[in-house]
Amino acid sequence: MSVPDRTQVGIVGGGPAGLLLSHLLARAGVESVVLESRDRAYVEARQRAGVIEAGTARLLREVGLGARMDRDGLEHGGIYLQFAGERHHVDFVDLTGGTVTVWAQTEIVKDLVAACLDRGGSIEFDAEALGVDDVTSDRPLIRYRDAGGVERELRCDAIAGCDGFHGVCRAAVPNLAVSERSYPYAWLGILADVAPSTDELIYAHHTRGFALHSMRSPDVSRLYLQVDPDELIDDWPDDRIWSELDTRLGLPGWTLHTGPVRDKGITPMRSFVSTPMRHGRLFLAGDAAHIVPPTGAKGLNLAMADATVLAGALVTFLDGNSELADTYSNRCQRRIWRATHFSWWMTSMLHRAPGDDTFDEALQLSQLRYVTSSRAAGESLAENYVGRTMRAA
Ligand code: RFL
Ligand code: PHB
Repeated sequence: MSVPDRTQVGIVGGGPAGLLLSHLLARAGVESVVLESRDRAYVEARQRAGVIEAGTARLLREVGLGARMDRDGLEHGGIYLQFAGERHHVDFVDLTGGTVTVWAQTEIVKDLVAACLDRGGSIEFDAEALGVDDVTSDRPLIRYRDAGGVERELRCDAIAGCDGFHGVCRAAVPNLAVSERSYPYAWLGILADVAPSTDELIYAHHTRGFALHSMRSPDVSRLYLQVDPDELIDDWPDDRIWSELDTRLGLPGWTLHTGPVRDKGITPMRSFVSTPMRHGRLFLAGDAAHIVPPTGAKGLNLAMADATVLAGALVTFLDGNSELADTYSNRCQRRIWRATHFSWWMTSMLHRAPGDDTFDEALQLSQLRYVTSSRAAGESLAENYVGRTMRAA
């Protein structure tokens, strides 16, 4: 198949933001080409997010991608917060009327790739963007290396930088303002072939550090441990991981079921917001522009919300009306900062700070007691978790 050398929207990155953008543009009759540096199998198997907000689930249904989610996704009406040896239920349905859905990013990506290929759309896998040029002209271009190692150019009417935190597009926005926070810990995550030991997610505060029990399906569990950012995965054999999870999540009368570990890795944690999300005809979306620590389960939802707003802006922009494109970045910022605050807040409340700061720990426990005993405080947590991301925030 010949490689296209021009298109209306050149999309760098075939993660959830880039693939959803391509899908929404196609539905509006706009042609795009997605350039993705990794191969299809890698992109479809990469373990990332597991929980989506009600608004994201609704969006997937509205754009024809809800069938498998509605069949296999797990709707959750709350979470457990565990601290000081007690497990408390935060009931989202009672507090807000809303729910979240356990539906893995891998499944969303698989559905988006299949939908694109089914409609004859263009995703170039193993195609690494090297840079973008002429973005302030009306014919910007993406330089990339194709699957055969040949360097090529893709001329576009507009470029969407959906290439994640380590991509190349953000660097093409001059005078970028960056607000950033790094955290003195990381998450060690495992995917295990064992039925979840809980009906809803458990977020556990523990003197040895944070732990999270999540899941992917009735047969597959996803669990995380707070570790130091310089920990090596080789120092964590499966037995050590299960034992530490059992210590941090354990309660009398409750059993953590263990099973074969299929995937494991360590992820650093960072908050990062860059503005503006546009320069000329280059637009940034998703992790390319901002990242949040995973504690609030917000990153994927933000990426998909950006893609939705950007699709509307690009459709009108290519039709000669630049109003939505001009306001794209500003319209995204309020939502991004709400999620940035919530993720920072959840992270700060639940993780053990290095050293022996009894003041910090006492504040965390006080906050945890407050959100699990005050309806007003619980409602605030629930409303943010269930999601305001599809609204202006
Ligand atoms: P992605 O998913 O990083 O996709 C970017 C894509 O761009 C490609 N790429 C390039 N392609 C071509 N040329 C180049 N030069 C390129 N450079 C990069 C990459 O290969 C990749 O395919 O960004 P996107 O689309 O913005 O999506 C963002 C989400 O992936 C991310 O925010 C979430 O995964 C964050 N996240 C979570 N979000 C949630 O909403 N709920 C969760 O429960 C949740 N849990 C998580 C998470 C992220 C985690 N990690 C590993 C960071 C749990 C974890 C552990
Ligand atoms: C996940 O299932 O991967 C997950 C769930 C909730 C989070 C983060 C990650 O807050």
